[in-house]
Amino acid sequence: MILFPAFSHASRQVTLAWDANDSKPEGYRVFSRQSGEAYNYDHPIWEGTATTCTLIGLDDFTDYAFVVRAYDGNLESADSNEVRLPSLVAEPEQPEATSSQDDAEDLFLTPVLQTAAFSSADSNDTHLQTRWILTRESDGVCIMDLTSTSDLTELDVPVLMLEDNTTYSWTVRHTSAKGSVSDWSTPSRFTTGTSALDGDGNGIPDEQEVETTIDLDDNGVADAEQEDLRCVYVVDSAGQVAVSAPSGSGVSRITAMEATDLDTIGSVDRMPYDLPLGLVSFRLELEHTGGIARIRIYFSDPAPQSARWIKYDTINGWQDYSVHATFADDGLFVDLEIQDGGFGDVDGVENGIIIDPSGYGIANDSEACSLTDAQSSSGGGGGGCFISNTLWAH
Ligand SMILES: [Ca+2]
Ligand SMILES: [Ca+2]
Ligand SMILES: [Ca+2]
Repeated sequence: MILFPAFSHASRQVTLAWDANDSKPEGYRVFSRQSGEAYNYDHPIWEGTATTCTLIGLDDFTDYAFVVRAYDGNLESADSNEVRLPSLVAEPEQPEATSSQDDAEDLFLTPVLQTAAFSSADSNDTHLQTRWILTRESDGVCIMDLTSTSDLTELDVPVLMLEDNTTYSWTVRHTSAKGSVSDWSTPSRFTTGTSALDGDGNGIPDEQEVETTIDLDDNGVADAEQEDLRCVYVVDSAGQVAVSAPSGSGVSRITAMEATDLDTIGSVDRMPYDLPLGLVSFRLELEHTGGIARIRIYFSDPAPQSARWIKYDTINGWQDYSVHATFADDGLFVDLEIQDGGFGDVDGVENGIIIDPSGYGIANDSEACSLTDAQSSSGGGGGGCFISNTLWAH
């Protein structure tokens, strides 16, 4: 017996048809199951003498399968071939930006972007991930393109992603666990203000700038006066860290650098590493979009043998980046490779800009793994034990 999937989808009903048995039986029975379940042969969903039936009232978002059997008295045939009626796919509702700073002026440089909760006509579907895109309005350059499975309705824009006095627009879309994708939200926009921390506008917070006596790269030129190097005092320490991007590094300009105040990191008390010189963030403009920056970071205090190169940002949390880092034997510098839109670049997009927050860290022997359960308190922060880049893809 051959069962034909003569589906008609109007208001989720299905018409099945099958060829008649050679010797006319007493009748036919149709059985259904949902995906993952077995047939219950005690309960046909249809029984009759016709060789076609129409089943109504089926759920839009359930997978069904059907077989038919002929019967005569107590005798019942084997199953026909099975035909399937796949679930309809519900597109999640278009997300809506709900950030309080929508259309704001003079905005802080690390705003929090927020959207309404995931919503779908399919009540069995759930929110898998959100893609966040932020664009500089003056030239349409995409500044950030992140897809996150943890920052679903709220995203802390990482430090140094945004510049002073610049208008940005941003949009999001939701992807469901069943793989359907919403429309993009209506773009929302805001304008950043002037940073009070960098009065002279050289890209370094004024209180972190170093005197002309500092020469971490030992080239006889004051670091504060070098074009291809930026140097800062780290917060709460007499130490300094410098980023060097000489010609041949793939970098055309270091546009900003700042040391992070570790107290501003929500999960700081559960940091898996000691960070003797804290974390520094920098923004590089590259010679080629999508290129690799080969830079050197100098330290006033040498990194010990056991040091790892550690990154932290609000999207990915703590990451060990040592695979792209080579420490000097004396521990006074580390060579790093970072790819625009690839490894090590927080903005997630090939746009000629690299944003990197990192520092050397020494594992504190305990608790590296106790963070996972508590990290969510940091408001959209990543955190957890060394989540790698697999948390988000782009
Ligand atoms: Ca400054
Ligand atoms: Ca120097
Ligand atoms: Ca980039």
